[in-house]
Amino acid sequence: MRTIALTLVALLAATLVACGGGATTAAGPTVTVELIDFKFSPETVEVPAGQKVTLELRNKGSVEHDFTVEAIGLKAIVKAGQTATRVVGPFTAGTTYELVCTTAGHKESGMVGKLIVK
Ligand SMILES: [Cu+2]
Repeated sequence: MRTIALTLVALLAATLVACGGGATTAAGPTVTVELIDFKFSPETVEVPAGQKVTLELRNKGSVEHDFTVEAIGLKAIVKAGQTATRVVGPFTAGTTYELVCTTAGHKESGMVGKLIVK
């Protein structure tokens, strides 16, 4: 019985990691991005290379947004008025990733950006 419970916990943990794309315990420098209706501010998010980075994602809009970088498996959903944190990296200098909000219609409204590793 105990084995089954532990297996379930492990499966749940794996699922959470797969969905969240990044841990939530802060590490490294913090980079703050605001999610508003309907864009990221700044639209070009710069992160340092070679170390973990904590993304602090503040939804200042009136609807739910997400901060999605498909290339690194990151999708952080942030409800209106809330803040989410995700630890990402380390990244390689000179890399540029596409950033997008996958909520229906938001990308088309201009909610796109770039994540640039300096
Ligand atoms: Cu959005």
